[in-house]
Amino acid sequence: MRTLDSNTSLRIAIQKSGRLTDKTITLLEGIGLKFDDYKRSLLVKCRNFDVELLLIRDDDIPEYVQDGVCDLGFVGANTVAEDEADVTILRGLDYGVCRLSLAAPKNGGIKKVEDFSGKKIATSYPVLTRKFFEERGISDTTIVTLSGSVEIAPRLEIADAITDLVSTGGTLKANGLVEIAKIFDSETQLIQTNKPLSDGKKQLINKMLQRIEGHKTAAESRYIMMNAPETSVPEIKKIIPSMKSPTVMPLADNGMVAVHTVIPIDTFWDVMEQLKEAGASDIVMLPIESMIV
Ligand code: PRT
Ligand code: ZN
Repeated sequence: MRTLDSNTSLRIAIQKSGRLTDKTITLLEGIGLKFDDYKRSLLVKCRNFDVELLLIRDDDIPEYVQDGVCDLGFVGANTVAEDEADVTILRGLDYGVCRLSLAAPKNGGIKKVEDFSGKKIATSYPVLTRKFFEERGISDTTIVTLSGSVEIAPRLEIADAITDLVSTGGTLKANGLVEIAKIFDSETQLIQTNKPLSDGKKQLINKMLQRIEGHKTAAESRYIMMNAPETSVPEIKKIIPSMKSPTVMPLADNGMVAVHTVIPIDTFWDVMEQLKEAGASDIVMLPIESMIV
C-alpha cells in the first residue's frame, strides 16, 4: 500500500450511505481506483492512487469542499446550489438525475405558478424555492423549511403545497400531489475546492478528469466488427460516424475484409442496418471497458 503524501494525496468527499454512494464508488472503481471495504470506515484510503475518501452526509459535502477539508466532492447539483457553496463545478455526471419541482394537491386551487401567491410552501430547499418565486415577482409566499417527508405536509395542513425532488413522480402521485412547475434540474456534480491546491493535487485532478471523460465516452460507445467485400469498404467508411478511420484487415477468403471501429451507441441500429445494405455481414457489437481518445 502507498503512504499518503499530504501534499499530493487528494481527499474526496462522497455520500456515506444514500442514492449517490454506490454509483460514485462504481465510477471511481471504473476509472481504476481500488478501495478496501468502504462501508466500514469514514476515511478510506485508495490502494493504488494517492486518494482518500471521506464518507459523510451529502448535505455536508459542499461545505467540506468549500472549506478545503476535502479537495473534491461528488454531490447533487441541488445540494450545491441550495448551499450556495463557493466551489468550482468541474463537471456534471449523469447519475442522481432528478428535478426540484413545485407540487400541489391534485384537486386543490393551485394549478399554475401565479396561484402560489400568498400560499405556504413546505420544502427542504428554501433557498432555491425563494429564488424561484423572487425571479417571478412573487414575494408573498411563506416558506416552511422541513428536513424530510415534505410530501405529507399538505395532508397534515402544515402547508398548501411543496417543493421536492422528483425522479419518477411516483412519490408525488402516491401522496395525491401534482407537479406544477420545475424549479431546478439536477444531476451529480464533481466539485473542487477554491482553496489553493498543490501542483501534485492539480495533476491528480486532471488525471481523474481525463479518466472520467474516457470512462463516459466508453460507456456511450460500442466496438463493432463486421465482415464485408473489399469493394464495399468505401461505402462502409461513409456510413460509419467513426472517431478515426476504421481498421480494415484482409480475411482468408479472397476479396473479403474484416472492418473494426468504434461508434456512438445511439447510432448503432441505424448504422447496422445501413452496413448490412452496403454488403456487411456477421456484424458484432461489443461493450468497451474504457478508452482514452
Ligand atoms: O443521509 P444523507 O443526508 O446523505 O442522504 P439524503 O437522504 O439527504 O439523500 P438521498 O440519498 O435520498 O439523495 C441524495 C441525492 O440523490 C439528492 O440530493 C439528489 O441529488 C439525488 N436524487 C436523485 C434524489 C432523487 N433522485 C429522489 N428521487 N434524491 C431524493 N429523491 C427522493 C425525493 O426527495 C422524493 O422523496 O425520492 C422521492 C421522489 O422520487 P420519485 O421517483 O418517487 O419521483
Ligand atoms: Zn442529505
